[in-house]
Amino acid sequence: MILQSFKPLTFESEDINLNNLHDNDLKKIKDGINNYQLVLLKKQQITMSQQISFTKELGKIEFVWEDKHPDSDYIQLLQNKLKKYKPFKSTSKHWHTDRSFINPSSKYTILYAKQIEGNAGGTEFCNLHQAYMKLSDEYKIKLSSLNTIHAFDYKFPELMKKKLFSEEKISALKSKYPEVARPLIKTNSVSGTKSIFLSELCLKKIIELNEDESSNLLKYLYDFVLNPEYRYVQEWEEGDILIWDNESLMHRALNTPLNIRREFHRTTTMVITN
Ligand SMILES: O=C(O)CCC(=O)C(=O)O
Ligand SMILES: [Fe+2]
Repeated sequence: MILQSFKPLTFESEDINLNNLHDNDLKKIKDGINNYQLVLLKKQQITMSQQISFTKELGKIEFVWEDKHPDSDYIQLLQNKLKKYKPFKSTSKHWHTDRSFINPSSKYTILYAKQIEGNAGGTEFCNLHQAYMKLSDEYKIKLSSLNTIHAFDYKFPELMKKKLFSEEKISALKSKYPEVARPLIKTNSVSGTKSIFLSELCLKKIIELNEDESSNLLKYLYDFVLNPEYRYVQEWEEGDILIWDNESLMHRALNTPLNIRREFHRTTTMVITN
């Protein structure tokens, strides 16, 4: 199979309009996520309840754990103008997959650029599935015997401390979110494809290796997956809806300018395994 360079499967609003979604459209979106890991819908204009219904069509919707929209427990509000400083934002600047430190982790993230004035910055993606496919057979086998620890208690506490979160709050979150073990090579719960499941924000170590071996192998793997061939930058335009598969991609927020309005609505579904 020849892998194309990484970019989202894109639908214009004439092709798919979430205000008037046909059964076949949903199939196109689901097939698109399975085959491309990233689907972009252009020039959409939807209400919060439409976003929630659409998310429920894709899977089991998650409750928001931070920056909740005042009118919904399912919608996360990402905004940056004339708002009080958003302390958690800095965590998104590190390569991550959503909620990998919690079980179940997030499956699909649906991010809707509801309002943008000016250049809203970008979100960068790295295709961990395409990178896996380029490993040698020998390496695929070797890596598939390894497991990893994903933890809140890795980068989060240090980043939160910088933003003046109290020790009490941080230690409460540490107890709330104990470490979770995950295979290094993840089998996608829907498509069955495999990915090198990494996260600079949450992946603390490889269980079977000593500290040096673990950090050396992780360094090698980050260099390997962060090859430009597997990367894509989403330059946001108002009305964009991006749907990504956290089991196959990692992502990070690029420099989001603080002086322009950028209001995004975000929903997620959870990974369901049998
Ligand atoms: O703000 C961004 O560009 C991305 C934030 C993020 O990591 C997310 O929505 O999961
Ligand atoms: Fe994220």
